[in-house]
Amino acid sequence: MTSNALKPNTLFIEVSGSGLPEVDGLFVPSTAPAAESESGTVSSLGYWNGKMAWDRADGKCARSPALSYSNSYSSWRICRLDGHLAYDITCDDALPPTDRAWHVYKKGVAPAPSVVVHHFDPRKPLPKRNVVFVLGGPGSGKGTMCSLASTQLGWTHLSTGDLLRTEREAGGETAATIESYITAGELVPNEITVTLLKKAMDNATHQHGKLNFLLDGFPRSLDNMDGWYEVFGREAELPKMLYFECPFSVLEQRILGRAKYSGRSDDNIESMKLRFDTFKAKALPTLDLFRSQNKVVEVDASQGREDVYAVVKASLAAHTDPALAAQPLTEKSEMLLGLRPYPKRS
Ligand code: UP5
Ligand code: MG
Repeated sequence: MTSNALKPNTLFIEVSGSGLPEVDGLFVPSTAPAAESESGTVSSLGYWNGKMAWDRADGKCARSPALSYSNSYSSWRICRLDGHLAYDITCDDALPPTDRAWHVYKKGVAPAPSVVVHHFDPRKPLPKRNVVFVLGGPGSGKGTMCSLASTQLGWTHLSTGDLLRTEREAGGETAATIESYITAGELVPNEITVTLLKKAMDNATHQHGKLNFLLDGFPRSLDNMDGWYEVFGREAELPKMLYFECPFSVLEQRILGRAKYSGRSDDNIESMKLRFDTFKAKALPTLDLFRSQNKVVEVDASQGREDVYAVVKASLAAHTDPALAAQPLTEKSEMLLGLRPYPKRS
């Protein structure tokens, strides 16, 4: 592939928190004309030294591109408004690193900035996202099927239960509240759950370009649904819901099977019963609401995994990339489907 045939440069870079306010800001795909750099590399529009390059969105930088890669110094570099180099990072990464501290150059000021890559212009409203809610009793296979759709079909799997557990482990100010609700098998307050969900969705869209979402274990109550409307708006069309129907005796067996390795504080008979009661009392009314709007795909989740997955795959087909849908099963998918054993734990 020649440099002129490279994919169009469509990423946006946000630089913030530097000790130098004139460096903070949004950087957009560079419009600098094709040129030859000091290392002799001829670059096409939007590229410099064979890697993507960006200008300041406010156009105020004396240098274009203002964020680019130097072959001579093997480093990414960010300029101040006057065009002088302020921050750099020595590496060969294809994009400006977002996970390491940048070096403060002599015309810069500490602390080094944080750098975020956006797939969509953060100044514009986000593109339309496809959201599917996945509901079902504890152990009905929501996590398994959503992992399959993520590994195999490229959908982004967000489990509100997992988001809550991660937040609890991070030990922030809501950690103790989350723990008390989860162990009691009750629902964590809306403002915690929906805020985590929104943050995770926006992050996946802006930073990873994801538009297809499976929300595993949400909404678990009409109250959750109110939280959803408050954050995402009442006008938006109600998402589709996959409902995993499964008798209690099967759920119980699966949860107790999983308890041997899951390490979850709620994978025991007592919590399991409380979770099931909460599910019937709180989640089933949301199911009725979605049924009344013809938004539910009923899935018999007591069937074998391959049969359940076939239904899930078909119901996501309209928004799944056909190339991904056609690819053979990955090893991880085979494990999730029970067709291949998981590697032994050491
Ligand atoms: N398995 C899966 N599918 C199978 C099949 N077809 N045939 C045979 N076996 C199958 O599956 C469970 C087990 O069954 C696994 O071993 C699997 O291999 C096997 P899994 O995919 O893990 O089921 P899942 O439905 O995800 O069960 P989970 O226990 O995660 O469901 P819960 O809804 O109870 O748990 P969640 O993590 O969503 O929530 C936990 C708690 O967080 C809640 O009780 C609540 O306190 C809190 N919470 C909120 O407050 N608000 C929220 O919005 C979300 C959670
Ligand atoms: Mg789960």
